[in-house]
Amino acid sequence: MTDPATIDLSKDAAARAAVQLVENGMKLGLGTGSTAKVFVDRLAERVHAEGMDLRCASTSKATADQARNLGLVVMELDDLGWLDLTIDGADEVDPDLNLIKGGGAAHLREKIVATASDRMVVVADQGKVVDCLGKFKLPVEVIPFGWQSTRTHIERVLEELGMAERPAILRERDGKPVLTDESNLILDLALEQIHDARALARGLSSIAGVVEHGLFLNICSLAIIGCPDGSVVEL
Ligand code: ABF
Repeated sequence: MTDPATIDLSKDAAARAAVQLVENGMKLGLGTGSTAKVFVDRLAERVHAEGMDLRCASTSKATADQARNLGLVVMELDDLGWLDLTIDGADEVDPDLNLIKGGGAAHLREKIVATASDRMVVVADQGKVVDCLGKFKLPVEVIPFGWQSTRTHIERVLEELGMAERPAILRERDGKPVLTDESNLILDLALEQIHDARALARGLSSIAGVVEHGLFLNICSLAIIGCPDGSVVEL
């Protein structure tokens, strides 16, 4: 297993490199998760050191609180309009820059913010880079009303795509269902390998009770992968 200290150095390297993409006057989308958190820390340092004028929209309450506590300007997405750049983490990144996101249950807002931006850049450590998406369980946000029927529809879609018998597991914490910022539930799909991500995304999006899935296809334009020695690799 990778040493947690090594992962932290990697996240810091990715975050520092991503901060260099930010320009004065930008409208910026802030992601969620531990790597995005390091990015927000490094961003605040630069903003204060250089007296930069930025306005940010956040993908979660947790990130909004962090950013405001660090003195960054955080506004509602709709008050900012279109964003110049969004920086966010990911759970998996493939060689075509397709992603799985949603391990932190924030992928709905993350997708709304990322797709309201000229550019979305991922910051991650090397453990997130995969040849084929799917080892990380795919999060699907569903409406609580009739969620078990929705799960049946999801299982049918998986069956049609040759992925029968793959469990869709209700995400729980301390014995209670996890609720998203929109008070919805998360089903985690244990798929192992997703060979046709586009077909899967289409199938999931066609189900009434599905709010949003964690496949980010053709959304990310650059992934900055941090390495333990402080260097970064760009995909
Ligand atoms: C968010 O945080 C999520 O979409 C993704 O699940 C997660 C990555 O977190 P971390 O950087 O902590 O691995 O971006």
